[in-house]
Amino acid sequence: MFSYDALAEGIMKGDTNAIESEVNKALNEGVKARVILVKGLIGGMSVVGKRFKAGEMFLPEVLMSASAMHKGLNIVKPLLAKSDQKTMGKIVIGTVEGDIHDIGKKIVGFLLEGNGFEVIDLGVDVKAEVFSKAIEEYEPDILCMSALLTTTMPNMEETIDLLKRKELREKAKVLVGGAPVNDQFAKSIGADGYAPEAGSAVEWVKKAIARS
Ligand code: B1M
Repeated sequence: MFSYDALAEGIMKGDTNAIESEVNKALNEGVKARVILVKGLIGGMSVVGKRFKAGEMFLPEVLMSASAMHKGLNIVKPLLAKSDQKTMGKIVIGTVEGDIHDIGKKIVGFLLEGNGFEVIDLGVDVKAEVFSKAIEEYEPDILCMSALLTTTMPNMEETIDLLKRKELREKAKVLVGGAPVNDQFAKSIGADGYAPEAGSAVEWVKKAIARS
């Protein structure tokens, strides 16, 4: 039988086979993809974060956990994205320059897709110039930026400043997020909003689009 403990253990050990088997078991037992994602996969990854911080896990092990996480994400993604709604709006998303953390950003993107939004994911280590070109090319309703490092958070402000200089700032609303980001920081850099986790990012985007 599927268990959340086994799923979390698979993430911690970076055991991709165990993740594949546990996620499939959960799906066969009727557990919803979103519940597997939030309770199982994100739950396991948060334990990895705590252990890494406490010096109980090291970078190579964290990398293995990240691969196992991606394995799980790839299985649940098509199920999260099963939405028959028409596109609710267009989103450009990316992790800012200098930052290669992509798990949280992907989850935000997947949940947005699952809620009927068209998502253009620019990937990681995205320069301000690339975000700004994407605004011109795709004309999204919302620009979503993620940062996981205190050292890369300023690149969100750099992007917003570039958008202002290119007179593109009013073309899309800007939402920022990621573990070190908070509401106060978002306001200070001139972003339109901040979301602490993926679910609230989706709610913020829905409200922002409804208002515009
Ligand atoms: Co890195 N890392 N890492 N790491 N890593 C952190 C972020 C860190 C907090 C660990 C620690 O020391 N405690 C620390 C940052 C410290 C700081 O700046 N304050 C850190 C460091 C220092 C580093 C390196 C510098 C380590 C080194 O090389 N010495 C290095 C930097 C590389 C770089 O980016 N240039 C590095 C590397 C890596 C790996 C490559 C090994 C790997 C990333 C693999 C990958 O993403 N493909 C990794 C990982 C996995 C982590 C931790 C352990 C876990 C991150 C994660 O995936 N969490 C992390 C510790 C932690 O966060 N506690 C850590 C799970 C994910 C679901 O959560 O990403 O927070 P999260 O996303 C959430 C919310 O934040 C939010 O929604 C998501 C889902 O609910 N969210 C948004 C995210 N983006 C959003 C955008 C939104 C809205 C919400 O709107 C647009």
